[in-house]
Amino acid sequence: PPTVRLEDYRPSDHLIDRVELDVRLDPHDTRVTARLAIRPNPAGRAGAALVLDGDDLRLVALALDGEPLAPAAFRVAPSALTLPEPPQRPFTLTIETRLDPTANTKLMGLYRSNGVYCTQCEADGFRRITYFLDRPDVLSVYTTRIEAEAAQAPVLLGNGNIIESGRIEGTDRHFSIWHDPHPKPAYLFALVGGRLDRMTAPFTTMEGRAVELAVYVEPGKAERAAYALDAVARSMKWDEEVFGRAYDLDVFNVVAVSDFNMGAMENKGLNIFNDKYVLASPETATDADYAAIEAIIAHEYFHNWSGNRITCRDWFQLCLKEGLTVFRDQEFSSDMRSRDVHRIGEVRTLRARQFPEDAGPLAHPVRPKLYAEINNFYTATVYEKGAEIVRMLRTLIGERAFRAGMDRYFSENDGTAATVEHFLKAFEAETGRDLSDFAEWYERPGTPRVAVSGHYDEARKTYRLDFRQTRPGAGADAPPVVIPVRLGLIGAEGPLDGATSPQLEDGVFVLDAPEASLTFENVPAAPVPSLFRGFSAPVRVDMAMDDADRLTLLRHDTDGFNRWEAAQRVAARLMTGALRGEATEAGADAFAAALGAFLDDRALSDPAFAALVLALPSESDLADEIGAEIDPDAIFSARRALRARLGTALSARLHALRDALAEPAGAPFSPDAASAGRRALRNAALDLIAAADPIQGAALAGAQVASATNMTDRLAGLSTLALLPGEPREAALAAFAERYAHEPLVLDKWFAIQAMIPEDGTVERVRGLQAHPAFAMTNPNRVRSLVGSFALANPTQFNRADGAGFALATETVLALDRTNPQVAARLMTAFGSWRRLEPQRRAAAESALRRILATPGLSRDVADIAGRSLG
Ligand code: HT7
Ligand code: ZN
Repeated sequence: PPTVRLEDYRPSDHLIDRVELDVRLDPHDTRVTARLAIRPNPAGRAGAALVLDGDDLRLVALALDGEPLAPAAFRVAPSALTLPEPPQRPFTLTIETRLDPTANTKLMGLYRSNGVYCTQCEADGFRRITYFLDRPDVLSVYTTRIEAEAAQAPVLLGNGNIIESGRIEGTDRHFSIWHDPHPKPAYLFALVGGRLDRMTAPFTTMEGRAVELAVYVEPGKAERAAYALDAVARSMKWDEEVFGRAYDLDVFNVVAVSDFNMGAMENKGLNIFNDKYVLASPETATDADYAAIEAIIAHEYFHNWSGNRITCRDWFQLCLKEGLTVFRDQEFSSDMRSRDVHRIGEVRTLRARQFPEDAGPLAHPVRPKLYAEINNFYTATVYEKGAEIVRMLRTLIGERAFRAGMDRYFSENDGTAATVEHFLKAFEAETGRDLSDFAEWYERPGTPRVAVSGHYDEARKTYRLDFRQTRPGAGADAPPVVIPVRLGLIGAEGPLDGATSPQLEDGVFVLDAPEASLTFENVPAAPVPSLFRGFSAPVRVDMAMDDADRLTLLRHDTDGFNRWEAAQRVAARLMTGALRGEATEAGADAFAAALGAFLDDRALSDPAFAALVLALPSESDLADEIGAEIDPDAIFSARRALRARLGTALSARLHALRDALAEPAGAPFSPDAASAGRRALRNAALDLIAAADPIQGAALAGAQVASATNMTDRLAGLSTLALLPGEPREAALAAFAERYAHEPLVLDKWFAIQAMIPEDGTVERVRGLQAHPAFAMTNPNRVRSLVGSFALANPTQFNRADGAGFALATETVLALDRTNPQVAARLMTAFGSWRRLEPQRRAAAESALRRILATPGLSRDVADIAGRSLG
């Protein structure tokens, strides 16, 4: 496929100032008339042809300044409309196209989801609606008239504010007209038409604007929109208070649809969501679902400034809106919940998704330099590592300068399509610092490694830390990156507050050379360093430290992230040690004792944090740490053995905690962070109890599934039971399916739990479930919950040595590619770490990838991932 390169960027030869769209909705014959006010771009090439993008379009009529265009004056294909010699002055082009939204299974452009008309235009879906300059640096003011049969689509929504609506005399149709005064790129265009219920709330901005907030959902489910609606209001308020950003239209609409390629979309004034991230009730949603809804509602709302008011010049700058907006939603969630707990969650996600991506064949810079298919670059690297870069910037310059720089960025670039350079320039102007070295974080792939060694000088009472950074995967000529190391020293009895170093500013040491040292004075005894507090940089740290020192950190560190990290490191060392055949029993018992003391101390005062400490590093964390010749079965066994040993050693405490944290009978459900934390710890305790004693675990889990009053506890019980083969598990699964037969989002959980069972029969079980009446290849949530969970969250079965897991994923990818290439390509990322497997599995994965790549008629999306995975 043709490759697009950042270095080839040039401004568009034409601009489109105004777009008037008339969309007459029909299930199979929708007509779109676009009146485009076009002019030559003074920054483009004079006299250039006008080439409008299209994708699978059928042209019905074409006129220039109101006159039909002679056939010789244009060329048309489904993928482009060309005027070789357009007027060298402003002109109006009127284009009529004809679409079949019902046949649109790619879910890009205009499509129908459960009968609801909706659109998805990022990154390049608008060209499936009309011919256009479908690039993010062409900004236009849109007026949209939407027309439909009134009974079929009583609700009609567009971007901006509604200016007119009414019936069409003598017909069964009606219309509404929407005007969005804010110039925007085509990828932010949206419309919705359908039968929907809504929940609304008023909001007054800090500028005094009265805004109506509304969340639209499937009929009969309006009360399940309450949490999302409240999250919208909290997001608006937070962005005013923390970033000084106010909303800028009279309405803010959120629409939930059930067929959606990703999580949600930030269309101007009309966010469209996967209903999984809107609908919530205690009976159907877990605490994790509530937290995800809050975060994604916030994320899409925050795009109104970081993405919409200031958009991206080109798709290479995607991190400019996505990394920044992830950072903003992370900060919001941290303020709404526990900051330490949230930070640990962010880092777990980064390590689970971004670190392996950065170490594998799909690695790319946060700002990629080239792409064949942009939809494959909505990655953990662009989003999560992109957010870490913004976070490091704040750590380096301090909170006040960061806020001032953000204000400057927003005000200097408002209404434009910007680049990463514009972003950094705002902070350079504010601080007087040169950030060109820092900008290196955007340029090359790979997770930096920092090796650290500590040296205590008893006579001088000094402690020196030597740092050495390397950049695996970044290329031999890669310069060092600027790494903020937030750190402190801990003694046997607690923090060594008297120890100081002139090289530290606000507790941060800046490592900006390949090697550097930092010396503390006034250190009374050999300390334990607490490094990279709060995970101050997205790096891997190599420091030889014995378990006893790490357990000192678990006990005494003032940094919550590093207390958790200490326990994770000890657990990881015990498991990797066992994999190497080392005797780890004594170490495991010492670890259990330290965990016991920790639980006695803190479990009841901070149960959410305690639940995270009890959750051992995942199988994929361990695989990532081991890095080569991976045997997922061996990892699974080592992890299960440590869970069982800890469960046995802590048994009495775990039972006591479950009792102490039990909800009083009849207590109303609340999704708040404190209540969720109590449920998390009870369920973490259940997991360890069951690992140690499967019979008792099955009894407890079965009882919990039967008696739970909310989905968090019911699902946690079922997940524990799912690990314990036998009749009780199958009976509980059957009862669950029956109870939730009419709740698609809950059935997704049922599919996922079964797909993640780490047993030999799972491949056959998943194949059977693909034939279940509730499963549909046309629904991305169903595919992700069944096959996605299998491929991405069941390491032993996906990576089966006989290749049966790869075969299942391959067949699904190939079948799905015919209807929805974007989702098929995402599923393929499960193969991202294939080169790190042991030889037999590696060979099986490679032949699956080759089979995919050799399939005729492959989409660009899947061919790109398969090609790069093998490349
Ligand atoms: N900006 C959006 C990313 C996106 C997307 C969403 C739904 C379907 C297809 C999509 N392609 C790209 C979502 C976000 O990051 O906020
Ligand atoms: Zn986003």
